[in-house]
Parts: sequence; structure tokens; C-alpha cells
Amino acid sequence: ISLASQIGDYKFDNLLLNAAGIRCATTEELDKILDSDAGGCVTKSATPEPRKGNESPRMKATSMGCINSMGLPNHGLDYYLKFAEANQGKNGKQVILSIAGLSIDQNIEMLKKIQASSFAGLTELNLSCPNIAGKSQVGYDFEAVRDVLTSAFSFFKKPLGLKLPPYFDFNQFDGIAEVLNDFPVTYINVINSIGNGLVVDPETESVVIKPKGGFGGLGGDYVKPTALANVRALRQRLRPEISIIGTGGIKSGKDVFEHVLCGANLVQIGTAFGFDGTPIFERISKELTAIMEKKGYKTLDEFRGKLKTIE
Ligand code: RRO
Repeated sequence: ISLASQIGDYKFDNLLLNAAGIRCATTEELDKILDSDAGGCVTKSATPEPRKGNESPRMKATSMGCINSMGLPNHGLDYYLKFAEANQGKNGKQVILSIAGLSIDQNIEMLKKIQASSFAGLTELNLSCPNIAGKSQVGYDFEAVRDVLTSAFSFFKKPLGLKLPPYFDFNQFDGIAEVLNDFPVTYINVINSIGNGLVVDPETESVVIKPKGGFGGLGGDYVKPTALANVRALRQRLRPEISIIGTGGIKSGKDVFEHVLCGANLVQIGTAFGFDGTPIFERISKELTAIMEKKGYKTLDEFRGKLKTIE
């Protein structure tokens, strides 16, 4: 039984990766992921310069997942680009380089630096950070997405993926797909956290994180059905050459199986990887393998996208 998969021309021996932002901000954390059973790693979304991020407390675990308003704390693009150049292909694994500029200009500046570098892997442009006060999520403004992709693809010739926010209406699925289908996007990754949720502690009668009055991005059990809907709806609308990474609510082999049924080529684990650390990749690989064995599947291709509907 093989858990191997592919995004564009890039092969992965295992479809499981970390989600950007979770235990991937330092080279020590990234090395641990590359030394685990994960098929590769994704770096914390980078800005052109290092950032401290929002004030703490800025992340809180709950019984159903977590809420975060980290505010893009990261070591700056140079740090992650250097790691990505040095480690691409290590242990046969890909390093995906995530970037999240605070403006179109910052994104273009970072893409120019990556274009000029020796990095030959996948770059993931994050258009969906919900936690910067005063900045809305680019992924919800389809004309802004078109503008950034028009600029980017005028010079960026390396493979590019996009991290998108969750969409909730069929108008949104149609609208974003119409834009993306006009560009040579290598993959999309859905979903980022569900933005601007609010967790309330009735005991203290208070919010649980400090930034933005307590509003923050939701991950974990809260988001799995929304993530599956986005994988499925976008698989039904995007050109077949555009691959899909499914992210959202994965904590077991069964959850991965569901994402692949909806059409995911790879999957990423955020909240649950935060809770469990790198042993999660071995555990979930075994769980998924056991499900495939029971069902008689030898490869992911045999059931990818084959979700049934009710006649
Ligand atoms: O750093 C964050 O606050 C953050 C980012 Br960039 C993101 O894309 N998604 C998220 O939940 N948090």
C-alpha cells in the first residue's frame, strides 16, 4: 500500500505534511518534520522582514480545536529561503516555502527574491491570514487576487501554490475558480483557519486571546466540514492541472481518507500536529494504511475525488 502522491512535477512519498504556521517557525522545528514520517514540510509564512507578531495570549486550545491570532510572527524571508535552498530534496522530501506579505508590493518583492534564488521547490503564497488588524483577507477580494496573480506571473516562473481562506457560498466557489483558472497556478491549499471566530470563557466571562478583542482563526474539529466542502467544490471547478492540498480538521487516518475522497492530492495537519508533534505523521499513516487495506485500495488514485452523492 502506497501513500505516495504528487503536486505538479513534485513527488511525495507520503501525502501528509504539516500546515503552515504549526511548529515550523524555526530550523530546529523544520528539521524535526523532515526527520519524521511526513512527506515534506511547509515553512511558517514569511514576511520580507522578521516580525514579533501580536501580543500574547495569542493562541488557545479548546476541546474542539484552537483559536489563534498569532499575527505572523516569523524570522523573515531570508531565514526560510536559506533553509529551503539548503534542504530541498533532503530525505527525498520537498520543502514548501510559504510567504504572506502585508501588501501586494511585499508579495511581489518576496517572489522576485525567490525567483532570483536557487530554490527550485514549491512556493505557497498565503492570501488568507485573518489576524492582521486593519488588513482584510485578500482571498475574499477576487479582483485583488486577479491583480496579485497578474503581477506575479508576469515574472515568476517557478511553481506557485496559493493558500486560500474558506469559502461558504456557491457564488464564492464559482468566483474564485473563475479567477484561478485564468492563471498557471500549480496548486491551491484549502483551507486556512476560519477567520474571526470568537471563543468565550463563561467562567471568567472573558475572551481567551488578547489581540483584536478576542477574535481569531479557528482550527481543528470546528473546521473539517468546511474544509471538505472547499476541497470538493474547488475540485469540481478548477482545471485538472491545478492540484489541491486539503487542510482542515485532520487528526486521524479517517479524516485524511475523507479529504482524498473529496479530491485532495496532499493533506496538511495543523491543530492536531500542534497538539501531538511529529509522532502524528506515523500514527495517521498507519491509520490510513489500515483503512485502505480493509477497503482493498493500494493507491490514493483509486479513490481520490470519488466521493458519492445520493441519487
Ligand atoms: O500568523 C497568523 O496569525 C496566522 C496566519 Br499568517 C495564517 O495564515 N493563518 C492563521 O490562522 N494565523
